[in-house]
Amino acid sequence: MDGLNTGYAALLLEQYLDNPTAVPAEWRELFESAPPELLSAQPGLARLLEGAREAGNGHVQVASPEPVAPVADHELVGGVAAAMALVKAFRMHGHLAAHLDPLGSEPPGDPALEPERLVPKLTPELQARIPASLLRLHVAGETLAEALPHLRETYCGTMAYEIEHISDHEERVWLRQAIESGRYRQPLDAAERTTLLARLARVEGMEQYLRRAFLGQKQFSIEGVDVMVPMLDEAIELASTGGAHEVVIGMAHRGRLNVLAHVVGRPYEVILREFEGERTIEAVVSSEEGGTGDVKYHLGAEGTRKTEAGEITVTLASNPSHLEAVDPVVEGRARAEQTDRSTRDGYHDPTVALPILIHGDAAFTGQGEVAETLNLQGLAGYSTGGTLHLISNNQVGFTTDPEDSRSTRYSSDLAKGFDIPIVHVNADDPEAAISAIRLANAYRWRFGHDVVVDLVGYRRHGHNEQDEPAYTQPLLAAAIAEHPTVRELYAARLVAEGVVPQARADELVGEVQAELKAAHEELKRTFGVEPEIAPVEHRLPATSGSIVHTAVPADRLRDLNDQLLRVPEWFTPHPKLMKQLERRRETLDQGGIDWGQAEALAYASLLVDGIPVRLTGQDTERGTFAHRHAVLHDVHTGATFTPMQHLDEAVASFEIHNSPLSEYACLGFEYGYSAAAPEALVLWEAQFGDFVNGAQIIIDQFISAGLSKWGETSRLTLLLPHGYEGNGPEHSSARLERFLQLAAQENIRIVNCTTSAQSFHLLRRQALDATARPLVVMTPKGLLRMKQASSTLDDLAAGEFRPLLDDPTADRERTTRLILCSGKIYYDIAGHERRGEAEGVAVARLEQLYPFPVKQAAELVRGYPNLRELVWVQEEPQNMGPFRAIRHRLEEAKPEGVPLVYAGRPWRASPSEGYPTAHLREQDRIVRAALGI
Ligand SMILES: Cc1ncc(C[n+]2csc(CCOP(=O)(O)OP(=O)(O)O)c2C)c(N)n1
Repeated sequence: MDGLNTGYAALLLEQYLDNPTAVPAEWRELFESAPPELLSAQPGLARLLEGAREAGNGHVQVASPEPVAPVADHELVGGVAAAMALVKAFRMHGHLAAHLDPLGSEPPGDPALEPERLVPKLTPELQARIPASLLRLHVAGETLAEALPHLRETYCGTMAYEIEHISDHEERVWLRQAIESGRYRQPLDAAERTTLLARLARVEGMEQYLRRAFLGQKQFSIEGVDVMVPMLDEAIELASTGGAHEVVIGMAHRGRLNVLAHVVGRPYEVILREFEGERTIEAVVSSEEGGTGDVKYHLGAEGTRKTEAGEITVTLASNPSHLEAVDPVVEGRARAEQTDRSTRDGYHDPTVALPILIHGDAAFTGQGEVAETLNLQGLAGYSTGGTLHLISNNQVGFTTDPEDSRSTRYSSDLAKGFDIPIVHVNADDPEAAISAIRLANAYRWRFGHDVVVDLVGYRRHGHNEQDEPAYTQPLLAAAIAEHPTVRELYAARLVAEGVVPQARADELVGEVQAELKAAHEELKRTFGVEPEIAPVEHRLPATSGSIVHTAVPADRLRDLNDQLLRVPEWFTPHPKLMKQLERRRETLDQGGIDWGQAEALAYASLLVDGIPVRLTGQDTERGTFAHRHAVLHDVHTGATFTPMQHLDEAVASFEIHNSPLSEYACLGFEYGYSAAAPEALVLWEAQFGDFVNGAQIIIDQFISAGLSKWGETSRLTLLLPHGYEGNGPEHSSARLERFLQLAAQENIRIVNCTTSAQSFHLLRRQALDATARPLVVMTPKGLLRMKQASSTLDDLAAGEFRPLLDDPTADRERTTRLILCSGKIYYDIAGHERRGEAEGVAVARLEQLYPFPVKQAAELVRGYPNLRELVWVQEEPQNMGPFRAIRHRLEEAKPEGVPLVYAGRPWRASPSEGYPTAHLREQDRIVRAALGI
């Protein structure tokens, strides 16, 4: 056992734990055979070697691989182990000693980073004897002594890294190599540096001009993280080089005007006009549509930029004040851009578009939406090939200090839980900031995962331009007031290094100011004249009310039905399930087409017409109520087969994905997707409609108000299981009343169908109607398979969606009481055991709740000449459900003198009973009250 010692073995063990294949096979065998506790500590390792020696285990006596520390030198061997620990400490904890704060606060440091504190002490002499090659370093230097300054500079300078939490070994090794080799930190050349300075001058100049010209107006100045703009420039340039056609950016208020002007290319003139109080989005939201418009720092924009590799589209998504709400929307947009939906198979190519999300430091940690969005990155149905996250970290949230804002050290810590590498960079080192983007970009292209750049800066002014920061952060405000701007610092550096003459540096500032001043003066001269804004490409339809053919010839439906029941020879579906599905053949002749079948035929018929379909939601592949089974599973192999993706004549893609357990991010994603894919039918299904309020911000801020604020709409379709079936307060109501409250100016459609044919025509109409609008469907549960709610082939092969269904059995002359209801309660009424006792009662169904079918309702009522009462019946409490929103419509529709009667649950704080028997009693009471029995 000559030559064997624990120091050397420890070194090999370290390498083995890092990468088992990196050590000689005999050592690997030894480590693999050892009980884990022996591998966890130095004494254990000694015992392991002792054991091997006693067993005469010759195979560990291999000659130590090159290069080997002189083993006789006990101190040196110990030193190597300590050096390994030191290297590891720099990689893991170097960020604690990094100089990330432009305001110069001292980093906390960490004892593990101090060579003198290790055992044995890594004295300069010892350091000089430890070969760097043993330490697997990528920084320059032959020995630890030579390498150490580089290590410190790399990990503890104005950049810092957190990568060691990443579970993928290849990624860790790649990142270490990329970071330590400095591959992405090559010095900028003189031209690049001059451009960077000019860019910073432009960023600063614009903010200064606006502040002076529009005293006290909110601009949410970027100053303190100015370098964000050149960082975005760089990211766009690199994306273009990598083949992207589009960069989709999501960001909040901070620095947005600057990004709009300098990154997206919105003309100064337009921004100045907005500061003068003018509306500049007339092209998108016309006054006839009653658009409210939005404040200037929420508006989205699209621009085309020239890059070395050609032109690229830069899109800044419109977003609400609600911080981080736009995150999943941007992801959905990017995914839509990346997807070719024009073939049956569909094709997702993440290189086509780069999503960039810019976060505030307080919002990144505080808003749960961020976690939900990060969780989408690796999912097949949601991935965008990696998002570049930029935390615009100004070390304060409004007036709240980080200590009160988060329990973690860094704003970015959340990202660690998602295996995301984090690069921190000091915002006063613009060149480092650029290299952070280069590294992030390289990582994304290499691994297709998200990456976070935490840009640590400060906020030169208050939260907005009306705030006095010294009231709440007096010391910080004082320090910032003394601190030169990043442009000043960088100019001084370039002047000192002889890159730019002082005069030129000064000129740069003047140029921007002059440009803005000229634009402003020109604007004032032409004030009142409509601006020449290139019409924004928007998705408002040119026509509305056009006829939509939703019926599909019976032969085609038969053919599609057959194809949907086809599985390949190699595939064995569950026999019981297949038997169930096989019944879908008989229904074509015998009737009984249920919801699942009608839905499948609707999608299939759209696919052959070239309309792509994307359907996602929790457990959507099977369907919460097991009515869909769009994805089949082989009982022997577990392989899946989706018949809808194998239709012979399909000329569009069908995407279906079980979603993660999120409502907020998932609905936001589909909103973004649908807005960017106006030709597609994009549907999101809730597990139960009750859970949709987890996504309330997306509904309030985007789906219902987007058209009015930003001229943004889509065909997004929400399938929300709704109906009172005795399953308690959280499995009954999709909060229909909320959607009705949000409905105005025909911004959305709200429907509750009672037959599968109605659902079929509705889905097709939603996809084919020239007018795109979001659709909210209260979908059924019990009705999914209910015989009475099923339809015939003729029902699908003819007709259309009808917003109102009259009572086909009513005796019009003798009817004195007209019941109007919506949804499942219709069957409770029509099928009530005592229905026969209620004479002179007709029951009609309101299928479309919004837009309310005013004309049809009036006609329907007129069809009953001897009416004495109009009864509105609903399952929901009186303060919920449709009643309060449609009451005035019912009042308008009924003849004068005929009272409007309400039958339903009384005012309630909770939507439904928790006890099945109480539920049954209440349903029965409502139906009897409606029928008057
Ligand atoms: C969901 C939500 N809650 C509260 C606010 C109000 N608000 C606007 S900005 C802000 C502070 C944001 O701080 P940070 O994320 O650090 O961004 P900064 O303004 O510092 O760039 C708050 C609380 C909001 N816009 N959205």
